[in-house]
Amino acid sequence: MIIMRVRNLGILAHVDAGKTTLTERILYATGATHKRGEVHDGTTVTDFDPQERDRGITISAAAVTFEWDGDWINLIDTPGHVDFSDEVERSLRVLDGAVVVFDGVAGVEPQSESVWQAADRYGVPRIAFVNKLDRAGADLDAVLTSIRDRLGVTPLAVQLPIGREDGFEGVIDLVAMRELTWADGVLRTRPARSAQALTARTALEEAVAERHEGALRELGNVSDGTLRLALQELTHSGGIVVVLCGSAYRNKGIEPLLDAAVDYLSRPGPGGDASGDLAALVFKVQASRLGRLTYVRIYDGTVRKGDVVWDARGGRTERIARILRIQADRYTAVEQAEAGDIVALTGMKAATAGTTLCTREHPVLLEEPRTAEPLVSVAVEARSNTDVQRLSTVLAYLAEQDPSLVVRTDPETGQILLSGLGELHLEVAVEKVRTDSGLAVTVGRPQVSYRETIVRGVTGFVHRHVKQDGGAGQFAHVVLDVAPLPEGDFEFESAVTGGRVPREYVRAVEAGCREALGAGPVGGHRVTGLRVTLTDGATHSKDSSEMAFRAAGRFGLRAALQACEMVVLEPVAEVTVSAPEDALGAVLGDLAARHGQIINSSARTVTALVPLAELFGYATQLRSRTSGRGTFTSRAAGHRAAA
Ligand SMILES: Nc1nc2c(ncn2[C@@H]2O[C@H](COP(=O)(O)OP(=O)(O)OP(=O)(O)O)[C@@H](O)[C@H]2O)c(=O)[nH]1
Ligand SMILES: [Mg+2]
Repeated sequence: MIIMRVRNLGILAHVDAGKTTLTERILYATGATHKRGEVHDGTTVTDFDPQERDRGITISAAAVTFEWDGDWINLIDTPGHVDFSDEVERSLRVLDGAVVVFDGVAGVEPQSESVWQAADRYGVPRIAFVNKLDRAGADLDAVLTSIRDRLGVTPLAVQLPIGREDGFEGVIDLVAMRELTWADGVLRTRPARSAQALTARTALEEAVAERHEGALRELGNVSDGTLRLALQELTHSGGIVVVLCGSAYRNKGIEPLLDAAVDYLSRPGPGGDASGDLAALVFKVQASRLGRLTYVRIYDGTVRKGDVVWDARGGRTERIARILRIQADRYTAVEQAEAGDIVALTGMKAATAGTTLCTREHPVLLEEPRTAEPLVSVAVEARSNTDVQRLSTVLAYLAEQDPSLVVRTDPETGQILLSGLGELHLEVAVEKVRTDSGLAVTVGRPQVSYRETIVRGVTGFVHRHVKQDGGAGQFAHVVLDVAPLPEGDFEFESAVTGGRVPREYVRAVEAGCREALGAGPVGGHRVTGLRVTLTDGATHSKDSSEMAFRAAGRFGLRAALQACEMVVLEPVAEVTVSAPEDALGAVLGDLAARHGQIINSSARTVTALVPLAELFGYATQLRSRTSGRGTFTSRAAGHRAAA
């Protein structure tokens, strides 16, 4: 059996769980850095952006490289705030494995649940690290329970903590059966012989044997090697997650976590079937002092400095000026990079996230990461008229770096509208425009992005697009059925028989229908959740064309939507508020006033579905309502009919 070593590792979690601190400690433990930076001092390697340093949160995913146990590993520290989840999504697309970090006090939080589901979608194997065991109230067992309950996966703890809270000293490694303690950053180990350790080892062996035949055969006396192999295989087959613990801040538990990442996230299996022809996926574009950097993960073949490569999606060539190994905001030039690696390229002109780079002789298209739909918009205006063009250019470059930002001009007011995933997302983007370009801009009030959908459709809707008054004519008849598609976005199918509408015209009708989705009949919002079926049509021997059928699709669907029963949808968020017991009544009342629908509440926390439009400024208002003692987190929870 060949073991494919993990090369590209990600760190995922809810905001503030300690991802950046953990990354910092990993760099220190592996000798990649010689000082330990802190998030609160603005001195970490991966939070290098000025706004990250000021705000104390990660905004964009940063890559670093280090060596551990003879392997070179690329590690991506991702942001936890929901507004930057597109960065996580694109990182997940290129990872071989991930460490999901949980706060030892808070357990599974909303955004950890979201990234867990996203990792499932991309099939990224993961292990868990329960962090902050030094904090008052930290409780590994409670976190294990919340992993089981909220993530629907069986946690297999391979460590037990030694000491609690402020007295947390280290861990018992239940695989190697050793006690590991850290004092003043120095690791000491000795055999683990306590009754508690032996009992926990037996329980671990039994839990593994229940799911793994090799371990079952040795039950009663499972060797360390068998246990390790079984845990590795189970990590990839799913249903369980290996759990480790520690305190990143206090530098405890880092080395065993790295060992576990290499042991369990490496993939057992047959050798690859690489052809040697280049296949690399662009997952990030970033402005830097070296110009435009294009981050790629190479899946097959080699990239060499000076190569001319083929962008299969765009149907164009790109030239690789330089290849850079990435250490957050520092770069080392290399001559070439091989399959399996993540590097940054300079010289690319138009490749954006989702572009596949390959050779013209062997074109391939790798699966693109998905992009989240923007939920919130603001109008952005240049203070001076002479800056209008420059503002557009700066915003367009920003949107290229962050596909979850969308820039468009309101056709009615001529204003530039910037849309993104939330208030903070837009605030950070505007701040970046100000600092990077020095432009003076004013920003309007945030607005949520509404959508329209179908409640009741129409069948047999006839639309004739005919212009035959001299010159080249246009002739296209279409008959459309429009039906609701509650869980989907848009589907189109043709049920036309007997070749009454040729295939290329059917495609043109579909393209026209897609154009009609841009503005719905109720309020001009984007239309989603519908299936359109072309049931019949007619052509004219001379005057029919793709253009005519495209127009028939566009204007036909627009008219059909007017005949449908429609409803406006608004984005909602799942909000979890924590506050002292005496303040919770006020919090509940306030959520109700914001049209929140309570889904869960306990003595100190409440979870509710709240329209996103009601959440603007909520952070400040919650603080004043609870005298600064309340905190909240939120995650996107889809759309529902607007009140
Ligand atoms: N007590 C304690 N605090 C920790 C630990 N790890 C991190 N912290 C603190 O928790 C806060 C958040 O840490 P970060 O490393 O920025 O968390 P993050 O997950 O990167 O946060 P985002 O990138 O914004 O999602 C900082 O104040 C850290 O010092 C830990 O093990 N123990
Ligand atoms: Mg961070």
